[in-house]
Formats: sequence, C-alpha cells, structure tokens
Amino acid sequence: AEMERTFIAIKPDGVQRGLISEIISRFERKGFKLVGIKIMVPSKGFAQKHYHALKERPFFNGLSNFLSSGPVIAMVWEGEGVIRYGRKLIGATDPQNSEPGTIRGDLAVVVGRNIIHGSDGPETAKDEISLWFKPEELVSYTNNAEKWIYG
Ligand code: DAT
Ligand code: MG
Repeated sequence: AEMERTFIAIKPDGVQRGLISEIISRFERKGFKLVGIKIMVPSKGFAQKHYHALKERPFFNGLSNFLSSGPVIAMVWEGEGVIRYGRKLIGATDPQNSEPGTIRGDLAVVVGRNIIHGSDGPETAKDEISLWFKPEELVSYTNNAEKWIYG
C-alpha cells in the first residue's frame, strides 16, 4: 500500500459543538489510521502561519482570529490516498456546496464555520504536519485490522 499522511484539524466550532468523536469516527471507520493527535489553542501568529497561503485574502484576519479563538483538535491520519480522500470526506469548502454525506455537508452551514481543516495536497500535508507536530509526537504502528482493510 502507498501510505501517506495528512493533517486534519477540528476547528474551534467543531470542538465547541461536540463534534470531535463524530468527525474522528468518520476517518476511523473508513479505515484510516490515527498516528498523531492533540488538543491546543493556537496563537494568532500560529494560525496565520497555518493559513499563510491565504494572507492576501480579505477573510485572512477573521479566519486567523477564529482558528485561535479556542481549542483545536490537531491530528495526523495515515492511509492509502488519505490526502485526497480525506478532502472528499470533508466536502467542499463552503458547506452550502458540500454534498450530503460529507462532514461539512452533514454538519455545517456557512463557510466561516465549516468545522474542519484538511491538507489540500502532498506538499501542504508535509508542511502542515511539521508545523503542528514534532516528529516524536507521531506514532508508527501496525493496526491489526490493516490486513482486512488493504488485503
Ligand atoms: P479549505 O478549508 O476547504 O481547504 P481554503 O483553504 O480555501 O478552504 O480556505 C481556508 C478556510 O478559509 C476555509 O475552510 C474557510 C475560510 N474561507 C475560505 N473561503 C472563504 C470565504 N470566501 N469567506 C470566508 N471564509 C472563507
Ligand atoms: Mg485549504
């Protein structure tokens, strides 16, 4: 299997709304493997770093304030195709356009409160994982179900 890793974060709205276990369970039931997880309140500077690619956008300041407004669940998930498929589980950026069955489609209404972040490609996955996690915070292990998930 072509294993890869992606960075997934439950934003402060998802945490406050009690959606942590709901969101984790969707990745877990799919067959992806959790290799890193922590709860933290990012500083505004940290949030700006995370969203640096969007610094010219009009919503950048509000977005950075929002991400730093409360606890975030930061995670790294591993699996075949997890970067691209994680984005499918999450759904479109604007929940008004997210399909039913996706996390944002089922659980969110407006773009400014879309409850979850996921890396959008291999490069951003690498950058975001190293921004949020030290190497020793990530755990490599064999899950016994893997042979049933991957054959
Ligand atoms: P995504 O989170 O789907 O990768 P993105 O990287 O383009 O989307 O934007 C990051 C976040 O910024 C997004 O989850 C919500 C916020 N955002 C995006 N577009 C926005 C807009 N037009 N107005 C307000 N917030 C927006
Ligand atoms: Mg993005």
